[in-house]
Amino acid sequence: MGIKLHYHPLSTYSRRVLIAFAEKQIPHELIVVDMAARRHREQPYLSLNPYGRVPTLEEDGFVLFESTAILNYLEATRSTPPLVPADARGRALVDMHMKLCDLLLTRHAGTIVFPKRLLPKEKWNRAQRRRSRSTWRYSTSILSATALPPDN
Ligand SMILES: N[C@@H](CCC(=O)N[C@@H](CS)C(=O)NCC(=O)O)C(=O)O
Repeated sequence: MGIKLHYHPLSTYSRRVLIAFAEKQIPHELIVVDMAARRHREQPYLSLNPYGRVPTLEEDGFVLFESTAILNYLEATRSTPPLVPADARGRALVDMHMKLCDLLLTRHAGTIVFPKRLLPKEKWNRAQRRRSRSTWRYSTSILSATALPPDN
């Protein structure tokens, strides 16, 4: 049956998984969830992912959501080429960065990017975008300062 990914092209969480597919050359079928039409918040999608978010992966009846869980699953089931270091410390640093990106960055990325792509300028919340930009700069400076060493 193979892998299916329910996703949206603008979703950064979905893109993480697409990058893993490309790097590992994993054959897959893509199913676009029409988020503009709110299909992610309706049946039948909700019976696949009750949180109503993308991406969701399906393989032979196994259903998985949360992009980092999906990436870990792909790494565990298709280990070549590896996308994370083999040693415990290297892996722990990857986990730390993924967690920090999820907690600190992605919401602000949405605040900055989505209005620009989807809304006319007069509807942008400029104060909110300014706050997000400043949090983004602060967080990325910390993330760069704690970047993985090149041999990892
Ligand atoms: N923690 C989730 C976040 C997924 C997520 O928030 N996806 C966004 C698109 S980038 C979404 O589906 N938003 C729709 C909504 O929350 O209504 C993951 O890592 O997969």
